[in-house]
Amino acid sequence: MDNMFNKKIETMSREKIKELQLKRLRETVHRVYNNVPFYRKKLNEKGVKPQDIKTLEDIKKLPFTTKNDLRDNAPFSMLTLPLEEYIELHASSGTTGTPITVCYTPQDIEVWSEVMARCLTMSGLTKKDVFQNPIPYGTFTGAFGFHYGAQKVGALVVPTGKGQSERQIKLMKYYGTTFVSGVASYILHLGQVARDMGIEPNDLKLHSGLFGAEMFTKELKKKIEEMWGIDVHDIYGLTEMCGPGVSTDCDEHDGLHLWEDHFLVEVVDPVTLEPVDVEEEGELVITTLTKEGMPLLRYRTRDISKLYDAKVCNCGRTHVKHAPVKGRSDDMIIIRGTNIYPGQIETVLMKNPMVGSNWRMIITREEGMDQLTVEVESNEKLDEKTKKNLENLLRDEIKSIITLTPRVVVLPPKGIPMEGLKAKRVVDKRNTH
Ligand code: DLL
Repeated sequence: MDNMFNKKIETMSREKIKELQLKRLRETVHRVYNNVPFYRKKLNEKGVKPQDIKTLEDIKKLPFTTKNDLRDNAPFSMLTLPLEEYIELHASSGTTGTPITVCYTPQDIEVWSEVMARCLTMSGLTKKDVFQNPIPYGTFTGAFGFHYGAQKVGALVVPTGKGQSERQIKLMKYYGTTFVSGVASYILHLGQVARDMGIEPNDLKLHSGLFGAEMFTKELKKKIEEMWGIDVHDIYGLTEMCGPGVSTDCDEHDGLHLWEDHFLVEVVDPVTLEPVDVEEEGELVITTLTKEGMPLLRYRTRDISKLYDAKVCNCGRTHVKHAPVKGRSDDMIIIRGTNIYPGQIETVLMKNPMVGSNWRMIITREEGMDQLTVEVESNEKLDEKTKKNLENLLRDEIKSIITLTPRVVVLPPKGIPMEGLKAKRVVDKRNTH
Protein backbone atom coordinates (compact mmCIF):
# COMPACT_ATOMS: atom_id res chain seq x y z
CA MET A 1 0.00 0.00 0.00
CA ASP A 2 1.50 3.34 -0.97
CA ASN A 3 -0.77 5.55 1.14
CA MET A 4 -1.60 7.82 -1.77
CA PHE A 5 -5.03 9.25 -2.48
CA ASN A 6 -4.11 10.74 -5.85
CA LYS A 7 -0.98 8.97 -7.06
CA LYS A 8 -0.90 10.71 -10.43
CA ILE A 9 -0.72 14.16 -8.85
CA GLU A 10 1.31 13.20 -5.79
CA THR A 11 4.11 11.73 -7.94
CA MET A 12 3.92 14.21 -10.81
CA SER A 13 7.35 15.18 -12.22
CA ARG A 14 8.91 18.43 -10.97
CA GLU A 15 8.75 19.90 -14.49
CA LYS A 16 5.05 19.18 -14.74
CA ILE A 17 4.44 20.69 -11.30
CA LYS A 18 6.25 23.88 -12.32
CA GLU A 19 4.32 24.06 -15.58
CA LEU A 20 1.03 23.66 -13.78
CA GLN A 21 2.03 26.22 -11.16
CA LEU A 22 2.86 28.84 -13.76
CA LYS A 23 -0.42 28.31 -15.60
CA ARG A 24 -2.38 28.56 -12.36
CA LEU A 25 -0.42 31.51 -11.02
CA ARG A 26 -1.20 33.47 -14.18
CA GLU A 27 -4.88 32.59 -13.94
CA THR A 28 -4.92 33.63 -10.29
CA VAL A 29 -3.30 37.00 -10.95
CA HIS A 30 -5.78 37.70 -13.75
CA ARG A 31 -8.63 36.68 -11.51
CA VAL A 32 -7.75 38.96 -8.62
CA TYR A 33 -6.78 41.86 -10.89
CA ASN A 34 -10.15 41.74 -12.61
CA ASN A 35 -12.32 41.07 -9.56
CA VAL A 36 -10.76 42.32 -6.31
CA PRO A 37 -10.33 46.12 -6.05
CA PHE A 38 -7.74 45.67 -3.29
CA TYR A 39 -5.43 43.68 -5.58
CA ARG A 40 -6.11 45.83 -8.64
CA LYS A 41 -4.97 48.86 -6.65
CA LYS A 42 -1.90 47.09 -5.23
CA LEU A 43 -0.82 45.81 -8.65
CA ASN A 44 -1.38 49.19 -10.25
CA GLU A 45 0.71 50.83 -7.53
CA LYS A 46 3.55 48.45 -8.35
CA GLY A 47 3.07 49.01 -12.07
CA VAL A 48 2.45 45.29 -12.63
CA LYS A 49 -0.09 43.92 -15.09
CA PRO A 50 -1.22 40.28 -15.04
CA GLN A 51 0.45 39.69 -18.40
CA ASP A 52 3.82 40.59 -16.82
CA ILE A 53 3.82 37.22 -15.05
CA LYS A 54 5.71 35.11 -17.59
CA THR A 55 7.78 32.81 -15.36
CA LEU A 56 7.48 31.54 -11.80
CA GLU A 57 10.31 33.89 -10.85
CA ASP A 58 8.01 36.78 -11.73
CA ILE A 59 6.10 36.07 -8.53
CA LYS A 60 8.61 38.45 -6.94
CA LYS A 61 6.92 41.30 -8.79
CA LEU A 62 3.68 40.66 -6.92
CA PRO A 63 2.72 42.40 -3.68
CA PHE A 64 2.58 40.58 -0.35
CA THR A 65 -0.73 40.16 1.47
CA THR A 66 -0.86 40.42 5.26
CA LYS A 67 -3.35 39.57 7.96
CA ASN A 68 -3.99 43.29 8.37
CA ASP A 69 -4.95 43.56 4.70
CA LEU A 70 -7.54 40.84 5.30
CA ARG A 71 -8.79 42.58 8.45
CA ASP A 72 -9.13 45.87 6.61
CA ASN A 73 -11.20 44.14 3.95
CA ALA A 74 -13.23 41.92 6.28
CA PRO A 75 -15.60 40.26 5.96
CA PHE A 76 -16.32 40.15 2.23
CA SER A 77 -14.22 42.67 0.27
CA MET A 78 -11.58 40.15 -0.85
CA LEU A 79 -14.11 37.96 -2.63
CA THR A 80 -13.99 37.48 -6.40
CA LEU A 81 -17.67 36.62 -6.84
CA PRO A 82 -21.09 37.81 -5.58
CA LEU A 83 -21.88 36.42 -2.13
CA GLU A 84 -24.62 34.17 -3.51
CA GLU A 85 -21.96 31.99 -5.18
CA TYR A 86 -20.55 30.92 -1.80
CA ILE A 87 -21.77 28.00 0.31
CA GLU A 88 -19.71 28.11 3.50
CA LEU A 89 -17.58 30.44 5.55
CA HIS A 90 -14.96 29.98 8.23
CA ALA A 91 -13.06 32.38 10.42
CA SER A 92 -9.62 32.30 12.00
CA SER A 93 -9.33 31.35 15.63
CA GLY A 94 -7.31 34.54 16.29
CA THR A 95 -7.89 36.02 19.68
CA THR A 96 -7.01 39.62 18.85
CA GLY A 97 -8.81 42.03 16.58
CA THR A 98 -11.27 41.34 13.80
CA PRO A 99 -11.36 37.67 12.82
CA ILE A 100 -10.23 36.75 9.31
CA THR A 101 -13.20 35.47 7.34
CA VAL A 102 -12.83 33.13 4.39
CA CYS A 103 -15.71 32.16 2.07
CA TYR A 104 -15.78 28.98 -0.01
CA THR A 105 -17.44 28.24 -3.34
CA PRO A 106 -18.49 24.63 -4.05
CA GLN A 107 -15.24 24.22 -6.00
CA ASP A 108 -13.18 25.52 -3.07
CA ILE A 109 -14.80 22.95 -0.78
CA GLU A 110 -14.00 20.27 -3.37
CA VAL A 111 -10.30 21.25 -3.47
CA TRP A 112 -10.14 21.39 0.33
CA SER A 113 -11.65 17.90 0.59
CA GLU A 114 -9.14 16.61 -1.96
CA VAL A 115 -6.06 17.99 -0.19
CA MET A 116 -7.38 16.76 3.15
CA ALA A 117 -8.02 13.30 1.66
CA ARG A 118 -4.39 13.24 0.48
CA CYS A 119 -3.10 14.26 3.94
CA LEU A 120 -5.27 11.70 5.73
CA THR A 121 -4.39 8.87 3.33
CA MET A 122 -0.71 9.75 3.68
CA SER A 123 -1.18 9.34 7.45
CA GLY A 124 -2.66 5.87 7.06
CA LEU A 125 -6.42 6.51 6.87
CA THR A 126 -8.42 4.11 4.66
CA LYS A 127 -12.11 3.46 4.12
CA LYS A 128 -11.90 0.68 6.72
CA ASP A 129 -11.19 3.16 9.50
CA VAL A 130 -13.46 4.52 12.20
CA PHE A 131 -12.35 8.14 12.30
CA GLN A 132 -13.00 10.20 15.43
CA ASN A 133 -12.85 13.96 15.02
CA PRO A 134 -12.46 15.67 18.43
CA ILE A 135 -12.24 19.21 17.07
CA PRO A 136 -14.96 21.85 17.55
CA TYR A 137 -17.43 22.04 14.66
CA GLY A 138 -17.96 25.74 14.14
CA THR A 139 -16.37 28.65 12.40
CA PHE A 140 -12.89 27.16 13.11
CA THR A 141 -11.78 25.32 9.95
CA GLY A 142 -10.33 22.30 11.74
CA ALA A 143 -13.29 19.95 12.15
CA PHE A 144 -14.89 20.51 8.75
CA GLY A 145 -11.61 20.07 6.86
CA PHE A 146 -10.98 16.69 8.49
CA HIS A 147 -14.63 15.73 8.16
CA TYR A 148 -14.76 16.39 4.40
CA GLY A 149 -11.40 14.73 3.77
CA ALA A 150 -12.18 11.60 5.79
CA GLN A 151 -15.52 11.19 4.05
CA LYS A 152 -13.81 11.53 0.69
CA VAL A 153 -11.48 8.70 1.71
CA GLY A 154 -14.59 6.74 2.68
CA ALA A 155 -13.83 6.30 6.38
CA LEU A 156 -16.64 6.21 8.93
CA VAL A 157 -16.62 9.65 10.54
CA VAL A 158 -17.55 10.01 14.22
CA PRO A 159 -18.09 13.78 14.52
CA THR A 160 -17.66 14.13 18.27
CA GLY A 161 -16.49 17.75 18.27
CA LYS A 162 -14.19 18.91 21.06
CA GLY A 163 -14.83 18.69 24.79
CA GLN A 164 -16.61 16.24 27.08
CA SER A 165 -13.34 14.41 27.35
CA GLU A 166 -14.65 11.36 29.22
CA ARG A 167 -17.29 10.91 26.55
CA GLN A 168 -14.60 11.05 23.86
CA ILE A 169 -12.85 8.12 25.49
CA LYS A 170 -16.09 6.19 26.00
CA LEU A 171 -16.96 6.66 22.32
CA MET A 172 -13.51 5.55 21.23
CA LYS A 173 -14.14 2.31 23.08
CA TYR A 174 -17.76 1.95 22.01
CA TYR A 175 -17.24 2.53 18.29
CA GLY A 176 -13.76 1.00 18.14
CA THR A 177 -12.12 4.18 16.87
CA THR A 178 -8.97 3.42 14.85
CA PHE A 179 -7.87 6.88 13.71
CA VAL A 180 -8.04 10.19 15.56
CA SER A 181 -7.48 13.81 14.59
CA GLY A 182 -7.09 16.97 16.60
CA VAL A 183 -4.98 19.62 18.19
CA ALA A 184 -1.81 18.05 19.61
CA SER A 185 -2.15 19.46 23.13
CA TYR A 186 -5.73 18.18 23.36
CA ILE A 187 -4.84 14.61 22.48
CA LEU A 188 -2.30 14.52 25.30
CA HIS A 189 -4.97 15.83 27.64
CA LEU A 190 -7.36 13.12 26.42
CA GLY A 191 -4.72 10.49 27.17
CA GLN A 192 -4.48 11.77 30.74
CA VAL A 193 -8.28 11.66 31.05
CA ALA A 194 -8.33 8.05 29.80
CA ARG A 195 -5.80 7.06 32.44
CA ASP A 196 -7.87 8.78 35.14
CA MET A 197 -10.79 6.64 33.97
CA GLY A 198 -8.64 3.53 34.40
CA ILE A 199 -8.28 3.05 30.64
CA GLU A 200 -4.81 2.73 29.14
CA PRO A 201 -4.89 4.72 25.84
CA ASN A 202 -2.52 2.15 24.39
CA ASP A 203 -5.14 -0.59 24.86
CA LEU A 204 -7.69 1.14 22.63
CA LYS A 205 -7.89 0.19 18.94
CA LEU A 206 -6.28 3.32 17.50
CA HIS A 207 -3.41 2.86 15.04
CA SER A 208 -2.78 6.45 13.84
CA GLY A 209 -3.49 10.10 14.48
CA LEU A 210 -3.13 13.31 12.51
CA PHE A 211 -2.62 16.46 14.54
CA GLY A 212 -1.84 20.11 13.98
CA ALA A 213 -3.18 23.64 14.44
CA GLU A 214 -0.29 24.59 16.75
CA MET A 215 3.43 24.14 17.07
CA PHE A 216 4.36 20.76 18.48
CA THR A 217 7.89 19.55 18.80
CA LYS A 218 9.12 16.09 17.90
CA GLU A 219 9.50 15.40 21.62
CA LEU A 220 5.80 16.09 22.18
CA LYS A 221 5.03 13.95 19.16
CA LYS A 222 7.00 11.10 20.71
CA LYS A 223 5.09 11.50 23.94
CA ILE A 224 1.77 11.16 22.09
CA GLU A 225 3.09 8.11 20.22
CA GLU A 226 4.13 6.41 23.42
CA MET A 227 1.03 7.32 25.37
CA TRP A 228 -1.40 6.20 22.67
CA GLY A 229 0.69 3.58 20.87
CA ILE A 230 -0.10 5.21 17.52
CA ASP A 231 1.73 6.54 14.50
CA VAL A 232 1.59 10.34 14.71
CA HIS A 233 1.52 12.64 11.67
CA ASP A 234 1.72 16.43 11.60
CA ILE A 235 -0.71 18.48 9.49
CA TYR A 236 -0.23 22.16 8.73
CA GLY A 237 -2.71 24.68 7.40
CA LEU A 238 -4.33 28.01 8.03
CA THR A 239 -7.74 29.52 7.52
CA GLU A 240 -6.48 31.89 4.84
CA MET A 241 -5.40 28.99 2.58
CA CYS A 242 -8.37 26.67 3.24
CA GLY A 243 -7.77 25.46 6.80
CA PRO A 244 -5.92 22.22 7.53
CA GLY A 245 -4.63 20.46 4.40
CA VAL A 246 -1.72 22.54 3.12
CA SER A 247 0.93 19.93 4.05
CA THR A 248 1.53 16.73 6.04
CA ASP A 249 4.48 14.46 6.80
CA CYS A 250 4.68 11.09 5.07
CA ASP A 251 5.87 7.84 6.67
CA GLU A 252 9.47 9.04 6.42
CA HIS A 253 8.53 11.56 9.15
CA ASP A 254 11.11 13.96 7.80
CA GLY A 255 9.35 17.09 6.62
CA LEU A 256 5.83 17.88 5.43
CA HIS A 257 4.87 17.56 1.73
CA LEU A 258 3.13 20.73 0.61
CA TRP A 259 0.60 20.32 -2.20
CA GLU A 260 2.26 22.38 -4.88
CA ASP A 261 -0.52 21.96 -7.43
CA HIS A 262 -2.69 24.11 -5.14
CA PHE A 263 -0.19 26.24 -3.21
CA LEU A 264 2.97 28.04 -4.26
CA VAL A 265 5.34 28.42 -1.34
CA GLU A 266 8.24 30.80 -0.83
CA VAL A 267 10.41 31.35 2.23
CA VAL A 268 11.49 34.92 2.99
CA ASP A 269 13.46 36.74 5.60
CA PRO A 270 10.72 38.20 7.85
CA VAL A 271 12.55 41.51 8.14
CA THR A 272 13.91 42.20 4.65
CA LEU A 273 11.23 40.11 2.86
CA GLU A 274 13.99 38.86 0.54
CA PRO A 275 13.91 35.15 -0.37
CA VAL A 276 16.24 32.95 1.69
CA ASP A 277 18.18 29.96 0.34
CA VAL A 278 16.82 26.44 0.31
CA GLU A 279 17.30 24.77 3.71
CA GLU A 280 17.49 28.21 5.32
CA GLU A 281 14.92 29.22 7.90
CA GLY A 282 12.46 32.04 7.28
CA GLU A 283 8.78 32.92 7.04
CA LEU A 284 6.50 30.82 4.83
CA VAL A 285 4.76 32.91 2.19
CA ILE A 286 2.03 31.12 0.26
CA THR A 287 0.07 31.96 -2.89
CA THR A 288 -3.13 30.06 -3.58
CA LEU A 289 -3.20 28.57 -7.09
CA THR A 290 -6.70 27.15 -7.34
CA LYS A 291 -8.77 29.20 -4.90
CA GLU A 292 -11.82 30.38 -6.78
CA GLY A 293 -13.64 32.46 -4.18
CA MET A 294 -10.85 34.19 -2.26
CA PRO A 295 -7.42 33.78 -3.88
CA LEU A 296 -4.46 35.28 -2.03
CA LEU A 297 -1.16 36.46 -3.46
CA ARG A 298 2.03 35.96 -1.44
CA TYR A 299 0.29 35.64 1.90
CA ARG A 300 2.64 36.22 4.84
CA THR A 301 1.85 33.36 7.22
CA ARG A 302 4.27 34.49 9.98
CA ASP A 303 5.12 30.79 10.37
CA ILE A 304 8.80 29.95 10.63
CA SER A 305 10.09 26.93 8.74
CA LYS A 306 12.44 26.01 5.91
CA LEU A 307 12.11 24.21 2.58
CA TYR A 308 14.01 21.02 1.84
CA ASP A 309 15.80 20.67 -1.45
CA ALA A 310 13.08 19.44 -3.81
CA LYS A 311 13.87 15.87 -4.74
CA VAL A 312 11.82 12.73 -4.89
CA CYS A 313 11.13 11.52 -1.39
CA ASN A 314 11.56 7.84 -0.47
CA CYS A 315 7.77 7.70 -0.28
CA GLY A 316 7.61 8.48 -4.02
CA ARG A 317 6.03 11.91 -3.70
CA THR A 318 7.54 14.79 -5.62
CA HIS A 319 5.90 17.73 -3.83
CA VAL A 320 8.33 19.90 -1.89
CA LYS A 321 8.81 19.29 1.84
CA HIS A 322 9.13 21.86 4.59
CA ALA A 323 10.39 21.40 8.13
CA PRO A 324 7.75 21.20 10.90
CA VAL A 325 6.68 24.74 11.72
CA LYS A 326 8.94 25.94 14.50
CA GLY A 327 6.52 28.61 15.68
CA ARG A 328 5.22 31.95 14.59
CA SER A 329 7.53 34.92 14.19
CA ASP A 330 5.23 36.74 16.60
CA ASP A 331 5.63 33.90 19.19
CA MET A 332 9.26 34.68 19.67
CA ILE A 333 9.76 36.46 22.95
CA ILE A 334 12.70 38.51 24.02
CA ILE A 335 13.67 38.30 27.66
CA ARG A 336 16.65 40.29 28.82
CA GLY A 337 17.91 40.41 25.26
CA THR A 338 17.60 36.66 24.69
CA ASN A 339 15.33 35.43 21.88
CA ILE A 340 13.25 32.48 22.98
CA TYR A 341 10.84 30.26 21.05
CA PRO A 342 8.38 28.17 23.06
CA GLY A 343 9.56 25.13 21.07
CA GLN A 344 13.00 25.32 22.68
CA ILE A 345 11.47 24.97 26.12
CA GLU A 346 9.05 22.26 25.05
CA THR A 347 11.91 20.18 23.66
CA VAL A 348 13.56 20.08 27.07
CA LEU A 349 10.36 19.42 29.00
CA MET A 350 8.94 16.66 26.83
CA LYS A 351 12.14 14.63 26.94
CA ASN A 352 11.59 14.05 30.65
CA PRO A 353 9.34 11.05 31.39
CA MET A 354 8.09 12.61 34.65
CA VAL A 355 6.60 15.55 32.76
CA GLY A 356 2.86 15.43 32.07
CA SER A 357 0.78 16.87 29.26
CA ASN A 358 0.59 20.64 29.68
CA TRP A 359 3.03 23.48 30.22
CA ARG A 360 3.32 27.26 29.78
CA MET A 361 5.73 30.16 30.13
CA ILE A 362 4.82 33.17 32.23
CA ILE A 363 6.80 36.36 31.78
CA THR A 364 6.64 39.07 34.41
CA ARG A 365 8.57 42.23 35.20
CA GLU A 366 9.84 42.41 38.75
CA GLU A 367 11.74 45.46 39.95
CA GLY A 368 12.46 46.41 36.38
CA MET A 369 13.80 42.95 35.46
CA ASP A 370 12.08 40.45 33.18
CA GLN A 371 11.49 37.08 34.80
CA LEU A 372 10.61 33.81 33.11
CA THR A 373 8.61 31.22 35.00
CA VAL A 374 7.98 27.84 33.39
CA GLU A 375 4.97 26.01 34.79
CA VAL A 376 4.78 22.35 33.93
CA GLU A 377 2.50 19.50 34.95
CA SER A 378 3.96 16.25 36.23
CA ASN A 379 2.47 13.02 34.93
CA GLU A 380 1.50 11.91 38.44
CA LYS A 381 1.26 13.54 41.85
CA LEU A 382 4.78 13.92 43.31
CA ASP A 383 6.01 14.19 46.88
CA GLU A 384 7.67 17.47 47.86
CA LYS A 385 11.24 16.20 47.51
CA THR A 386 10.78 14.62 44.08
CA LYS A 387 8.99 17.76 42.91
CA LYS A 388 11.89 19.98 44.04
CA ASN A 389 14.44 17.72 42.36
CA LEU A 390 12.50 17.77 39.12
CA GLU A 391 12.20 21.56 39.26
CA ASN A 392 15.95 21.94 39.73
CA LEU A 393 16.75 19.49 36.97
CA LEU A 394 14.43 21.16 34.46
CA ARG A 395 15.70 24.61 35.41
CA ASP A 396 19.30 23.59 34.70
CA GLU A 397 18.38 21.90 31.42
CA ILE A 398 16.41 24.90 30.19
CA LYS A 399 19.21 27.23 31.24
CA SER A 400 21.71 25.27 29.16
CA ILE A 401 19.53 25.81 26.07
CA ILE A 402 18.42 29.42 26.44
CA THR A 403 21.28 30.81 28.55
CA LEU A 404 18.86 32.38 31.01
CA THR A 405 17.81 30.92 34.33
CA PRO A 406 14.06 30.46 34.60
CA ARG A 407 12.00 29.64 37.64
CA VAL A 408 10.43 26.22 37.20
CA VAL A 409 7.23 25.29 39.00
CA VAL A 410 6.02 21.70 38.79
CA LEU A 411 2.26 21.36 39.19
CA PRO A 412 0.15 18.21 39.62
CA PRO A 413 -1.55 16.61 36.58
CA LYS A 414 -4.23 18.94 35.11
CA GLY A 415 -2.77 21.79 37.22
CA ILE A 416 -2.72 24.17 34.26
CA PRO A 417 -6.09 25.26 32.88
CA MET A 418 -6.93 23.89 29.38
CA GLU A 419 -8.90 26.73 27.91
CA GLY A 420 -9.50 27.68 24.30
CA LEU A 421 -8.85 25.73 21.17
CA LYS A 422 -5.09 25.81 21.09
CA ALA A 423 -2.57 25.57 23.92
CA LYS A 424 -1.54 28.95 25.26
CA ARG A 425 2.19 28.51 25.77
CA VAL A 426 3.12 32.13 26.46
CA VAL A 427 1.50 34.37 29.06
CA ASP A 428 3.26 37.71 28.88
CA LYS A 429 2.29 39.84 31.87
CA ARG A 430 4.90 42.52 31.29
CA ASN A 431 2.63 45.08 29.70
CA THR A 432 -0.12 44.77 32.26
CA HIS A 433 2.09 45.90 35.15
O1 DLL B 1 -5.25 25.96 12.84
C1 DLL B 1 -5.96 25.04 10.72
C2 DLL B 1 -5.65 23.67 11.21
C3 DLL B 1 -6.61 22.96 11.92
C4 DLL B 1 -4.43 23.07 10.91
C5 DLL B 1 -6.33 21.66 12.37
C6 DLL B 1 -4.17 21.77 11.32
C7 DLL B 1 -5.12 21.08 12.06
P1 DLL B 1 -5.90 28.78 12.00
O2 DLL B 1 -6.75 28.76 13.21
O3 DLL B 1 -6.12 29.80 10.96
O4 DLL B 1 -6.03 27.41 11.23
O5 DLL B 1 -4.41 28.85 12.49
C8 DLL B 1 -3.35 28.78 11.59
O6 DLL B 1 -1.89 27.73 13.23
O7 DLL B 1 -0.55 29.92 10.78
C9 DLL B 1 0.22 28.22 12.37
O8 DLL B 1 0.73 29.30 13.13
C10 DLL B 1 -0.55 27.29 13.29
N1 DLL B 1 -0.46 25.90 12.82
C11 DLL B 1 -1.37 25.21 12.12
N2 DLL B 1 -0.93 23.94 11.91
C12 DLL B 1 0.30 23.84 12.49
C13 DLL B 1 1.26 22.79 12.62
C14 DLL B 1 -5.69 26.14 11.71
N3 DLL B 1 1.07 21.57 12.14
C15 DLL B 1 -2.03 28.84 12.33
N4 DLL B 1 2.43 23.08 13.26
C16 DLL B 1 -0.85 28.70 11.41
C17 DLL B 1 2.66 24.32 13.77
C18 DLL B 1 0.60 25.09 13.07
N5 DLL B 1 1.77 25.33 13.71
